[in-house]
Amino acid sequence: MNRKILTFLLTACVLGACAPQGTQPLSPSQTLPPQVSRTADPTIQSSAEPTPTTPAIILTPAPRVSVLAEGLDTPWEIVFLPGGDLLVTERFGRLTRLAPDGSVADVPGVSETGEGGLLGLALDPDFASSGLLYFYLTSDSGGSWENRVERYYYDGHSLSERTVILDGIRGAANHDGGRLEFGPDGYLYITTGDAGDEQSAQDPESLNGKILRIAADGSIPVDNPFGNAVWSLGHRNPQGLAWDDQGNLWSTEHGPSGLSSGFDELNRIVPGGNYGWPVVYGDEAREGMIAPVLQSGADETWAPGDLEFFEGRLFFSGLRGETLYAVDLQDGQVSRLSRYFEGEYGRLRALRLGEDGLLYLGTSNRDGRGDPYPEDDRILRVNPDLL
Ligand SMILES: [Ca+2]
Ligand SMILES: [Ca+2]
Repeated sequence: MNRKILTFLLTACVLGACAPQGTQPLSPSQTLPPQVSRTADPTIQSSAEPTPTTPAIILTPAPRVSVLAEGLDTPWEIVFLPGGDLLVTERFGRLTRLAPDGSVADVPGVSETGEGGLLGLALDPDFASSGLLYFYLTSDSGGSWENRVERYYYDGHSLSERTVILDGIRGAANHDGGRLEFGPDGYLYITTGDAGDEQSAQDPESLNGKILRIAADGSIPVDNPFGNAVWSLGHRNPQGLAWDDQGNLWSTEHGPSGLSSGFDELNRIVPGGNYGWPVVYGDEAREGMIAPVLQSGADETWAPGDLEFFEGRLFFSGLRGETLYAVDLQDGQVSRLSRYFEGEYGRLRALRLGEDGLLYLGTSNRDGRGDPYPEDDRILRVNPDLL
């Protein structure tokens, strides 16, 4: 039990998540607000001896998997608020706070269509003082689909002060990208899909089929490789972003769905890099194009959702793969691919590493392609030390 887990559990108890013990009936209906499960760990027991000034606390290690919340509808991203509550985007257009007194806020202008809707979420690096957060969302823009990055002020319950940070990303029923992450350099990184126009991925003037990098106010960093928001190109539908402990940026990407399956990619992203789509995919090589560090081959489909780095491993969720994958990194190279929970929880998408060292993993069985359990969608807590 490390100090971070101790801190988190104490915080959770202050918020009431530890008590009472026992089972609380949880609604199977997705129309009701999601429930924070009280059947999950954390267990904190006070000493039998009354010690008014220094109570003894006994902590049990987090189990391999526990359910934190259920009754959600297609959670797309998870972030932690200062203090430990979780914010979740649900794709149909709702921002949900997972806390004992959980509140929800509708995000205006969202059109859920196919893979589009309310997707990525990132807190401003100065969120604790600014209260600003960023969404990536799909909207009906006069009869055609558009993806945008929008910023809001969030007071802990409701949203205000809407500001468009970046627009003009073409949307479609499929291939909308949608991940937002602030990098260690303080800039906002954005994954976009080709929206069905494959050639756009090779056009450095198009915002589609790219990984983008902008400042928090939407301005273009002076060291961007093409003088616009484009950071890397030749992507089909990337949806995972994470940095390793060496500062390398990694991204997961969906391979060609026109084939029976396969050719999903894990890429190490360099500025200005061309990752090949639609000219090459899989291990095909072409001068000036960068092959993936790892790809699933023709016979396996990951359909990777989200990506996180933790203690030398890149974890990513699988939608069609219905698996949590882990890639061991050594000197920037892949040494092993491991698979966990194959088929056990259905489609897996949102993934976030908590400060407690646990992985928070969202199912995506209500996204129109799954076979939902009554409790879906759920947020699972996974202890990576027990994988
Ligand atoms: Ca590629
Ligand atoms: Ca994430």
